[in-house]
Amino acid sequence: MDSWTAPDVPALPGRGPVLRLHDTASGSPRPTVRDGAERASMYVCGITPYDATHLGHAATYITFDLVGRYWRDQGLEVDYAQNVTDVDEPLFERADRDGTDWQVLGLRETALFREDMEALRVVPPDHFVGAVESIPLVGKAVAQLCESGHAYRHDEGDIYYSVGSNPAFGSESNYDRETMLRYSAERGGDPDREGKRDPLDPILWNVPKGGEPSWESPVGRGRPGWHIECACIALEYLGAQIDVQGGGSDLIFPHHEMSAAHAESLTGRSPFAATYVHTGMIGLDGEKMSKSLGNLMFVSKLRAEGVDPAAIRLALMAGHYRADRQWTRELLAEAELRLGRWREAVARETAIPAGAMLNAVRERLADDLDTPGALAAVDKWATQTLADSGDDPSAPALARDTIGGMLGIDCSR
Ligand code: 5CA
Ligand code: ZN
Repeated sequence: MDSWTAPDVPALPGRGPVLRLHDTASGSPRPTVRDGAERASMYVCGITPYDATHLGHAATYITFDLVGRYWRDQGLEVDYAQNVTDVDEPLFERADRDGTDWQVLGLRETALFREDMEALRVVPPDHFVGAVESIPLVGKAVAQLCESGHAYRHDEGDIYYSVGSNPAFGSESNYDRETMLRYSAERGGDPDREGKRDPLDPILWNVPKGGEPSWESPVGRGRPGWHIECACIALEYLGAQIDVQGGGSDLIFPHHEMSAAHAESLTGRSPFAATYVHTGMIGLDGEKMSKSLGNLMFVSKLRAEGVDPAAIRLALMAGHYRADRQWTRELLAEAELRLGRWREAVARETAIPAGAMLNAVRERLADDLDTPGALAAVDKWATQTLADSGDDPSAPALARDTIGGMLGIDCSR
């Protein structure tokens, strides 16, 4: 599907160290690209478009935007795919409640997501792919998994993936079985359904029920399960093994464990991703921001209030991406002040030299995206410039390009 317009990303002199990110599977930081690689690939789990983009979604996409920006700054060719889960139960339920069509709802919320991402200066993915348009891929993949013995048909017609058929199953999350069972029940699985080989087995293909939409496929009429959608899109657009698989920490299990397992069973290659990267949860009023709790703050609502999207972005980058953290009005107010100081410094005719700041920003980002450290480096430059002016006429432009290119914050106005 159409993505959104890319922001300007200025080229910068020199190059920083290799980007290292914390890998969920090994529990430690890892270089995100191999020595000598010219290309880096990333798959990030996209929205389920039944409501507007909230600040938790925004924080997650800004995090992976920083990864893509860093890789490009390294001279790498970036191949980035993101899905849109535009067919799933939440869409049917919301559309029913509001008396609209689930497809109209999905299109409307996806359009709003594009606007929000553009306002936040998120570089669009190279492949922005809907679940509905991927149904032919899923149908073929499910048939292949059935033939190779990785999948089986339930008595009532639905098709399940057999977790026991993949020896690598469990190595992404490393959770014990009890934790897996709990998360499976909480996050869309059906561990209590009778007739499965293993309670953890996830659904690959749903046979039509009630008035739900369904499509023809090599395994009969139905609609795809959730995890197989992401596995198929990643394999189709990025290849058998990718550098980074990303999303929020709510997707560690079952979603990423299962999509990795599906991909591995389809390709015979393991691991699916070299590094599994997960963002912390943004909360509001002391709880994780989530549609089910209803404690949401939408990007579009703040924009409509006249809040500068650059301040929203800066507020979300003020904490480390892996930390669960709370959104507050104070956080936004601090970001607005900080943005004002940065813009004032960048608007000077001359400033203190900005090369050390560029090096420090790169070095901090390369260390598991230490955005608080990177922001502190810009603060230091801006504070010194505002205090002593500095006499380097090329420094304001280099600072503007560093802040705009590496951090995605527009200081030119
Ligand atoms: N469509 C699926 C992924 S295939 C999905 O999880 N959609 S979502 O709309 O619920 O979430 C979109 C992305 O935002 C996911 O990567 C999810 O992990 C992340 N996310 C959801 N809530 C939060 C939150 N409160 N804080 C940070 N990230 C979040
Ligand atoms: Zn996904």
